[in-house]
Amino acid sequence: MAAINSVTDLVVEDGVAVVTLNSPPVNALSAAVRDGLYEGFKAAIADDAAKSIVLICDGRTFIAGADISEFGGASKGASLFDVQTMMEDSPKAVIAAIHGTALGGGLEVALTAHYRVAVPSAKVGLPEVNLGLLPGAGGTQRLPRIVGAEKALEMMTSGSHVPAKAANAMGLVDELVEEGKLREGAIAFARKVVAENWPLKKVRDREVKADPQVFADFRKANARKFRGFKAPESNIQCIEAAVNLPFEEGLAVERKLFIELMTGPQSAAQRYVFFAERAANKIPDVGDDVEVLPIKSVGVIGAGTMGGGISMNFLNAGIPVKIVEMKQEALDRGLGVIRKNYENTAKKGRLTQDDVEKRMGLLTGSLSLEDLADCDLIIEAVFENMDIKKDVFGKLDKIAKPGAILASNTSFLDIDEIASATTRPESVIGLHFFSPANVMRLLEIVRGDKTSKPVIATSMKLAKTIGKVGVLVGVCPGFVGNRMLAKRQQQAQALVAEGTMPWDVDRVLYDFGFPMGPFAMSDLAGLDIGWSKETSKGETIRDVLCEMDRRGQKTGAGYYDYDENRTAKPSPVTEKIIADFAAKSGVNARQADDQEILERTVFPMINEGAKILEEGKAIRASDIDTVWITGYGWPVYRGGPMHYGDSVGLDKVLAKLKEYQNQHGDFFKPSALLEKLAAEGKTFASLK
Ligand code: 3H9
Repeated sequence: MAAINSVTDLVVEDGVAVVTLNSPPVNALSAAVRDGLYEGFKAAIADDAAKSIVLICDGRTFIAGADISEFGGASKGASLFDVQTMMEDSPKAVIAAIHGTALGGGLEVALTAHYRVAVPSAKVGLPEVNLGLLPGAGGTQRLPRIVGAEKALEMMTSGSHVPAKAANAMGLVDELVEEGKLREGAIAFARKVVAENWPLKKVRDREVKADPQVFADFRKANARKFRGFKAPESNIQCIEAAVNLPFEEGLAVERKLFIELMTGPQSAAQRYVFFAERAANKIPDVGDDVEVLPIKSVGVIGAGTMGGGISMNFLNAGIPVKIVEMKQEALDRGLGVIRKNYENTAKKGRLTQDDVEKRMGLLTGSLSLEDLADCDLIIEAVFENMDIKKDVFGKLDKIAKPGAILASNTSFLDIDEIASATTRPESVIGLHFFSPANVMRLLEIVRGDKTSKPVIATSMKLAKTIGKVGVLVGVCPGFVGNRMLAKRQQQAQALVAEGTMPWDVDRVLYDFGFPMGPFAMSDLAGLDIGWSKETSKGETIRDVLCEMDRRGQKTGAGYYDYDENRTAKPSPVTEKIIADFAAKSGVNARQADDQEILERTVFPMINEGAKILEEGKAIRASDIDTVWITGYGWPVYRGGPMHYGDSVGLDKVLAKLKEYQNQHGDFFKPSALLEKLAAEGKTFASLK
């Protein structure tokens, strides 16, 4: 075996040159990998003993794409196009042998091979859209030429990872080889290609046709999903180019649009988010050497919406759950809802009936906390009241086996106080799920003063096991997410109290990229959550609305009026209430403009994020962004509040906060950290 460079080997076996890449963790196309491929193929082509060439990777995967960490830097070494030309123009058949994932630039390399083989567990895809990009190495032109325009549209705008069997059916993979025998299978395939004199197939020479209506329909059907994002439309335009233009001209369109995306703010934000999610896993004082406790059974207290959703996560991961309620009726209702949720998923074809039964088979209900004695993890999801929570934890302390993790799903209460009700605060942690708990990706993991390192390490690992993004935060009211949300809500209310219409606040935040504005959200949830008729004194606009029985969508009116299809319309009634309110409180009613609405709702969040960092309640700014992206619908193409602050410029954020502080008081008082960073011309991202 000859080493080509630090990451590439070449060996000729049975007349087949095998070029092997080994560049952990994911064989991304770094400068060294591109150089190794270029030189490896060159040497294989020049070697008379080799009649064909196999490209294979060591480690857990085939090439997972371009090296994202190199983006934006000066390009070094062979270009990806040099490598692809060398492969495609090779006079000897080139076969890509795929295991793990062939993604992005990785699949684009494989598409310049003459043939592709894969093990059944492999997956292929062009996920660039999720980084705000499009495949920039010919993938937009080659993929449709194999799978057709419609499938290419689906694959490239979703970034989905297609399993090898489906890829084989689409013609993306020519042959499946036995699991665990990729190397032997690929070599045998290469020998067959030579022995049977198969042609050197170039994907670029194929043609793809599609009716223009296909594109129009696709755009229409996905308009909501793509709202605000630039990359999906650019991907679509490239596929149109593949259909309408010769290959080289299509490539030129791809190049132009790729560069536009790559140098734009959306892709910068989405690449930042990719690394932010992974950084959240790294806890400075909890290293890989910290013991991870086995979690083989979970207890959940409370079978309401939250407890049920939490339970489903573990059932989906194959972990048995015992769910405890106080009354048989509530328990039956809770178990029934879980079954109904699974049945609905099965109806949509996303689960088999067998899967439903398997999951339900892992679930047991009980009316007694004592039944949780053998659980490795117990999560409490009862009413948000400190006395009740302390009572539950006091009881659990006597029931749970030694070493069991005792978790609270509280969304704002003090975990240390809850832990004080036990004799084992080191076992207590916050596991804050977001509703719907079986869907939302965020898990805020709240570290108490005394929470032990193994309990933290286990919780972080568990988040991954159940498909969530775990973010470790400290104890403070509302933790990271709800603490910052409160600032936004407060200003949304203040703007309306000063005379701005709720639908204008909603429109500005919706256009910014949130799925829904705060008032539309209140109407959906019900304005009367936390409101009571007996104590209401008409002191807020919400009080007045509720007193008029405008309690949101469920009563046909709230901040908005609703028609029979639940379509929201600005309400003259609400408008009058707002005007009356302003008059009563002596405010000169005025409508804030869009810029003011955005700044007053979003900048205080950035400021609060800075305070959270100052107080050490989040490890890094990117963790705060991950909370907001995965738990609160912050638009991913704006990278989270802290990244957004950095991109606006912290000096500008600071200046505006000071301006609003002068007008509206100390709610807007800038944090010391923000003052410091702005003075030094630095960003939150610089605080590594
Ligand atoms: C592209 O190809 C553009 C071309 O079209 C244009 C060319 C001109 N680069 O996720 P994991 C790191 S765009 C650099 O935890 P898993 C990752 O940060 C690219 N680093 O593992 C992490 O590092 P650390 C298109 C990368 O097993 C470590 O690898 N491709 C890259 O859960 C392990 O990652 C994609 O978008 C990369 N491309 O999942 C694929 N990928 O340990 C992106 C990973 O220090 N990658 N790292 O935190 C993935 O989807 C997943 O990583 C993968 C493995 C499924 C591969």
